[in-house]
Amino acid sequence: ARTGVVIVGAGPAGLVLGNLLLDQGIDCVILERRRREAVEGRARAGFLAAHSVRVLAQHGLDTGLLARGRTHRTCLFRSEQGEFTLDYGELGRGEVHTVYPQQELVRDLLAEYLRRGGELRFGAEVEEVSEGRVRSRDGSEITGRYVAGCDGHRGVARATLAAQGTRTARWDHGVTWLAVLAEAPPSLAAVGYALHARGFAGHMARTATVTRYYLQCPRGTDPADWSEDRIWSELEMRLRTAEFGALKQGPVLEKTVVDLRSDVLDSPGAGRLWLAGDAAGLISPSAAKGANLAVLQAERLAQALTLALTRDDESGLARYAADCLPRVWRAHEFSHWMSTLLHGPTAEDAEARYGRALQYARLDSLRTSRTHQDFFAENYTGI
Ligand code: RFL
Repeated sequence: ARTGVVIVGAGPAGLVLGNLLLDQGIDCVILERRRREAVEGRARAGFLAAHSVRVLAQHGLDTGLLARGRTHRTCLFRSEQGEFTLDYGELGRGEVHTVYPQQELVRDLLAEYLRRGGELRFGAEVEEVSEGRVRSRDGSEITGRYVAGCDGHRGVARATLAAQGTRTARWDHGVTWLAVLAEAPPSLAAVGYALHARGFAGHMARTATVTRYYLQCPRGTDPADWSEDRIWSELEMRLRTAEFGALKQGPVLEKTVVDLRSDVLDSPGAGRLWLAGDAAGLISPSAAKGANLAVLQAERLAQALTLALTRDDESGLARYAADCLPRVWRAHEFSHWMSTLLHGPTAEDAEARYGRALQYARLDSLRTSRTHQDFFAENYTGI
């Protein structure tokens, strides 16, 4: 018998989609190329928007999040002009973030999917998708009425659509981050963004004992060149701890290099293949939107696929792009704005001086204008 939906990829997008489809009694199979421990151990995102939390709650997927997630409502900016804090929970729509590490969310979603009777095959690397037929590396094949490509931005699903002529809009922010995960308690009560002549530095809480830090670094940087000492001294300098107090240091658990790039597929699917999450578009991590867009798209795709499979009505699928793209583009616009706020040009010529002056004018506007702060808060927490 043909499966209702074959889902490729067990990241946030694939697992939310799988759970929502099971809720509607639709049979699905998830194929994931990696082993379970690898999927459950990959630390990436941490900031969930209010919309994501609502979706998870509506479908009974928020038990871990309620027990261990923490509410975050403030962020602060540091620069040579000092420090200011925005209590964004009191601004804009009054929405807040829930900080909950992505790997814990993935673990919860996975356990719930299996508990609800879902089928998931680990170590199943998909090589080809065509007309509902999905072929894995070991030669096995499975056919679904629909295939959901939730296999991330380097996946087979997007390559398949691209080969069929779907175009991509793409932007390279020209910036690279060293993303550091430290076994150290957060040093600030808020998310911290530091603008510095040496480059941006960021501080984001993850749990009571783990903190994520970001350091802007040159493109092509080898993480091996960043010793723990170098990481901490650079963070101390850029976060201006001589002025504002030392960081709580601890062993570095992980350091990876992320080039800030964004892209959006013109159309996230056609026929029997539909995409959600990073597969449908990659967003630079500057405003922490990626996992949240994945949840949004999985929710919308689940609705459209349910209509198609239970009522033989493909109008939801026809509307899927129009349903998601305006919100996806709003997230990209804000993320791009955030990137221009956090990263100034580093050269010393007249153009670079102009660019840096604009960066500080932007920061000053955010510090002093209530209207700008409301706009920031609405977009920072919104999806
Ligand atoms: P994922 O998480 O990449 O999952 C895709 C899954 O598909 C599997 N796969 C395949 N399986 C079978 N066959 C194949 N051929 C396959 N190819 C791939 C992969 O093994 C994997 O399990 O995509 P998904 O589900 O779309 O989720 C997207 C999010 O993971 C991503 O957008 C976020 O992590 C982005 N992001 C953040 N987003 C937020 O909303 N808030 C944050 O605070 C935040 N911080 C971040 C981030 C991303 C980061 N990096 C590493 C770019 C911080 C960082 C450092």
